[in-house]
Amino acid sequence: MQIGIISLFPEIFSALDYGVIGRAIDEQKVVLHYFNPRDYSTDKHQRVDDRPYGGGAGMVMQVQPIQAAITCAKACLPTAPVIYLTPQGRVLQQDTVQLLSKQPSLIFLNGRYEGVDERLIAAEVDVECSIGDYVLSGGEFANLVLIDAITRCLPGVLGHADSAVNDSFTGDRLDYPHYTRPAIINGMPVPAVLTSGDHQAIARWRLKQALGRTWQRRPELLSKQSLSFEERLLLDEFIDECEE
Ligand code: 4H7
Repeated sequence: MQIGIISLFPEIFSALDYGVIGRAIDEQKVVLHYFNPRDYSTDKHQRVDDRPYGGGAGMVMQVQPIQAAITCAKACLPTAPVIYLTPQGRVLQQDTVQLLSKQPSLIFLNGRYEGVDERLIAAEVDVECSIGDYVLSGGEFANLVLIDAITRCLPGVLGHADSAVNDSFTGDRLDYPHYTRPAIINGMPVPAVLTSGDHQAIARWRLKQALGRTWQRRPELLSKQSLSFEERLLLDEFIDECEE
């Protein structure tokens, strides 16, 4: 996948150079192209912001440098949709992340100051996305989150061990609890089933924990109709054990 990044602070994206995402970049499964609006400013001091019409605190990103940067990004990635990270955007869920990961190319616009001039959004932006209902100082950290989530979905990025299929949180269910050695920590033993060697019992226990924890912590994720007969049975067992 080819990703164009329009940002005043491209250095922030070096945070992607680690772990599984870092390897995907090394192997060119994802290729990042940077376009810094400051490099495109025709202002003699390379300014990229200006005072808001109507007054008030804060500055607004100017259209000219961003539009020039987007034009360059589009010349490099002609079919890529332009995505603007903003608290006003549609809140991202895993299904949208999966859809985005199927695109051959994407262009991300990262806002600073109070954001970009609304007319630039009208002219150049295809989708406005938010990563959740909280406020950040710039779009870059939201963009990092989104690039990480998208890259994990690309074929060959995750090994068998933590394959995306195996990923416990696919958007509709929480993960089961994990344990490693030693067998006893602070007087707390590992659940006996996990050391039993009975792989079927372990799979059932994990499914039951995943369903039970989702029921306890995120009940809105559980639509009981879509549970299989076995899943329904395991969740009922979990609920019964809670009430004891
Ligand atoms: C565009 C417009 C995304 C981008 C305004 C970006 C949260 C998210 C930003 C702003 C973001 C998200 C400018 C609004 C600074 C807040 C203090 C960058 N915040 N900002 N203001 N939830 N901030 O995805």
